[in-house]
Amino acid sequence: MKIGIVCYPTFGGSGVLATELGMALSEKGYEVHFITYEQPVRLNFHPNIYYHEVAVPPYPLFDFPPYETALASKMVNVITNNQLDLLHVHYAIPHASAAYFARQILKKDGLDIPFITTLHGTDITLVGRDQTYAPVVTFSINESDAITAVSDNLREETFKSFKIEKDIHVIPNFVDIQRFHQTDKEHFKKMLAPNGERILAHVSNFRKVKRVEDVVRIFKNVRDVIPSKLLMIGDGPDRQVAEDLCRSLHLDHDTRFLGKQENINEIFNITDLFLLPSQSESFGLSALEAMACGVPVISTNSGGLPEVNIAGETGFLSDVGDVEDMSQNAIHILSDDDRLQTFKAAALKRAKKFDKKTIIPMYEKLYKEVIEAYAIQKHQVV
Ligand code: GMT
Repeated sequence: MKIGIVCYPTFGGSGVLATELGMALSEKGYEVHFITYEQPVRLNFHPNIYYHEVAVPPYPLFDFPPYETALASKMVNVITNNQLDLLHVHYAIPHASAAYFARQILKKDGLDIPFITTLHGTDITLVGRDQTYAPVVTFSINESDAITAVSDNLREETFKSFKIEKDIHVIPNFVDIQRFHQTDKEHFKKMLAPNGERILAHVSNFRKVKRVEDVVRIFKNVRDVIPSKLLMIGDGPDRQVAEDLCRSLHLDHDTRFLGKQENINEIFNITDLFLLPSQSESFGLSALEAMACGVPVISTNSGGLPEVNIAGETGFLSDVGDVEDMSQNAIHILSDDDRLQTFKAAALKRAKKFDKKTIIPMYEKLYKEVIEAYAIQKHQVV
């Protein structure tokens, strides 16, 4: 089967998930064509993987370069030249409408193929439901040959916010347990926490929705009672805000801003606790990846997080903004070695339920069903 994957190539969860999916499919013998504006960050070489770059040449008239038009044209080009069987777009805006556009163009030449849209989060909960985009998002989701959402919560939110006329399949995000497994990195841990301090970590794109200031305030409360260090991984608009807050709270000597990191699993292998105090989170892929390395999670109870992080077992969940509660929960886990080990073991056990070996076949099944249904529908129309 030949599949086109369209995603954001950045460190964001939707791009990471799409890239991991494409790589896993290529290992299973599928031919996978990535169509993005940059090489996806986690994309490794594999003989079955192809990368097609979407260029948007500048033109003096374009204050806003028409990326969606360039993307749809690239889709037409790649589908035609490589006889793809299916297009799978991740994050609705603007990928679903570009896919619809490409499919309409191809139909004229009798070359049409189905497309699947995977909804990831803010394409529904924040940006998508804004009236700036809502009509196009609603139309292009409905025109998709199948729709998937990464959690039950996101599925419900989609039905609440848009007039959706077909079913939405929930296919949860996954993790490669083999790659994110626990390995002994004691020497590395000693370099960052030379006196046996606990290590807390946060990974995100430092957008408002991640509430990175809450991360810093939770850390402050923890460090007041337990010697500890904080690793801040990623980059984005609120990074400076977080750095400034660390400085004003005199935490700068115990906090490291590591920027964007590719081998996140190595960092998780020296981490004792993961902090994710998001305003909204449809799933929380970074939390799952931490759990796969045996790291418990302190998170909010927003969106799909309760589907991943189990209260009192793999970590704790608090109301958005309840820094006190999150701090007390963090201290509870970190203050006792045995308790920490119990939470670590439970986090790993829970992550195994989302192993890629279990989840990828769900996508494969959907691909086959969509291609078959599309062929029957086409035959009937002819
Ligand atoms: O929706 C976004 O904010 C972007 C997206 C991304 O590319 O980072 O994140 C979403 O998709 C991830 C992968 O499915 C989920 O794990 C994140 O929870 C989700 N982010 C939000 O809902 C804020």
